[in-house]
Amino acid sequence: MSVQPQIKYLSIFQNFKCIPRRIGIIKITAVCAAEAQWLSGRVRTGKNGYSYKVVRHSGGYYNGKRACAAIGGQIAHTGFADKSTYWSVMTDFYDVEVYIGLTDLNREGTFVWENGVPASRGFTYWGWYEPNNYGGREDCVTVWDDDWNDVPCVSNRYHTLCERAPAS
Ligand code: MFU
Ligand code: CA
Repeated sequence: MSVQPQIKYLSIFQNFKCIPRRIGIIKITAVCAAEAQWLSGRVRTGKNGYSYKVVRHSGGYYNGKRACAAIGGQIAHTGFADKSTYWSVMTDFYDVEVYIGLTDLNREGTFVWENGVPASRGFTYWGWYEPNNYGGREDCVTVWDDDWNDVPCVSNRYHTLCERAPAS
């Protein structure tokens, strides 16, 4: 199957808030289930139309990315380029420390967003003395309250903030 029809169905489901119905293609059911999961629970939409949701999981950053994909999103990054979206969204997730899609896994000390854009090119909100690569093993980033901190990528302490682009 080509990619195009799936994108079309996805936007249909977004428009109809994914009213479950049989179309006869298994993929469609999966998209519908992901849509329902995204909409359930606490979702916050920023001024730029990107929406945000926390997934709770163990095992660190890579599990977080998988958990975001499983509910039809991706780890938070693109929408955070917009400072006002960042502030409006994060105030609603103050109770949990979450990974975001920012790492220096490729080159120590150079933090790059999931989409390849270096953090130094835009809005950042590092905590006091962060990033510090504490213990020489902190290549991922979490947000708690609103400060950014580099932390280990493998840890059971943190959950993940997922993001979804505006429905087109
Ligand atoms: C700070 C943070 C580290 C870690 C440590 C316990 O370093 O930068 O990421 O959380 O505290 C002193
Ligand atoms: Ca740190």
